[in-house]
Amino acid sequence: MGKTRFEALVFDAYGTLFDVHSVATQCELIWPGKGAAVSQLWRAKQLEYTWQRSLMRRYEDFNKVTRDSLHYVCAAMKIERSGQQFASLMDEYLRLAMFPGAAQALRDLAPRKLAILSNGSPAMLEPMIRHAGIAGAFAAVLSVDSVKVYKPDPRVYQLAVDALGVPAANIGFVSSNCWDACGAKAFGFPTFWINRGGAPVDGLGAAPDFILSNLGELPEAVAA
Ligand code: LAC
Repeated sequence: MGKTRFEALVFDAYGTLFDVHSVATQCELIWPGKGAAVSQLWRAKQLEYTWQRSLMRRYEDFNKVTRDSLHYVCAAMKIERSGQQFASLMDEYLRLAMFPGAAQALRDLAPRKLAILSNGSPAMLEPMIRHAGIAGAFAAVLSVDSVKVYKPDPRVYQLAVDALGVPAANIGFVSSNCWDACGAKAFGFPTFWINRGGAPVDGLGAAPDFILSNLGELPEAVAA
């Protein structure tokens, strides 16, 4: 029953399969004592800019948004950085670490159709996925760049239905970003929220169907 219900699984990338805060190590080397704070504010601003640009209808790709948010962090925290340090941090985004157990979960979920659906631009996603050695796991790597609007706009989630040729009801959407899981649920996907930090559910009127504490629990939840 589980096998037919979830014909395909679609994963968020940043924060779900890949740890955006793996940049904190490099941040800490550049700004001792401030690495975690820089990383937290960088991610928060990056997401804000995606939502704000979508509302403004001023889409720029995720590389630009990620750069602009790092510029903001340096200004807000009044931290000095050389051009070379800035470039090295942007490069970190192309080789983010995968969460422990993520690669194994992908292997356990095959032979279902697996895909990534991300805010990331193809030029950011492709090297990161290649670096992690998981390119072969996916039937599709989909980027919001083809619709020029960010999650949680429903046009983004529609990309997965169109690309996979599977009805929304048979696609399990997996994200550790609760607002993304809520957006996917509002669109019509059964959703799995990977709630690693034990956070409360966002009050967006569309709660995730399944709440797991890590990706290792996903294969069993999908098969149940
Ligand atoms: C992504 C953001 C939501 O990968 O983390 O789409």
